[in-house]
Amino acid sequence: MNDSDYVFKVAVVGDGRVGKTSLIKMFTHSSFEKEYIKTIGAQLSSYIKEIDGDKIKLLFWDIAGQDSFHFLRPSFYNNSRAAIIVYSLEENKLGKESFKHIQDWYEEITKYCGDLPIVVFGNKVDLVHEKEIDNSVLQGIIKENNFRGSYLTSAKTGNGVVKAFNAIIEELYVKFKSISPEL
Ligand code: G3D
Ligand code: MG
Repeated sequence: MNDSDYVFKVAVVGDGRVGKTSLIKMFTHSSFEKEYIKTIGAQLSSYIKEIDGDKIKLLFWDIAGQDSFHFLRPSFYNNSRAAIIVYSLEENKLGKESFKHIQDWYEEITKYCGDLPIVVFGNKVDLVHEKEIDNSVLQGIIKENNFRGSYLTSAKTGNGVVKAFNAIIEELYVKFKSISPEL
């Protein structure tokens, strides 16, 4: 029997080393209930949150990112209700490449999942001066792809992490509560 009123699977994607695993760890505070699913190349972390007396279980699927796992991506994405694309704000190759690849991740998500809410996390904000971030290109991508929003996060300091995750959880809760209010 399911002990939660809602269960939402959230796919967390983005290039390797942008901080996906660190972000999930920071938000869920947990090392327990975590499972590495070797065949798919994904790590699964669960988190329970209560909103208005409803118990919501989040299942964060954290992609390992290796190309060799590409053929198993359908299993990774299957039944996702939302997706988070993470890139790094670092001013180096990883920062530039991971930003450029937002579009590729977006295309992969829509290929396997169709239309679902997607948000973008610009991580490692602790490594840059927030005021110097040029948001214009990102805003263009957000508009073009109909992303639900973008957030600046740091899995190191915790800055912005709770706010960013909660935004997507609340969106899912409102969406599914309106579909099945009797739950
Ligand atoms: P991934 O799961 O996307 O591959 P990880 O990324 O969570 O494994 O993080 C990759 C590296 O970046 C790790 O470094 C981690 O500590 C660091 N990192 C993650 N998030 C942040 C952040 O917000 N700020 C800073 N400064 N570093 C971050 P190590 O050296 O520990 O492997
Ligand atoms: Mg990882």
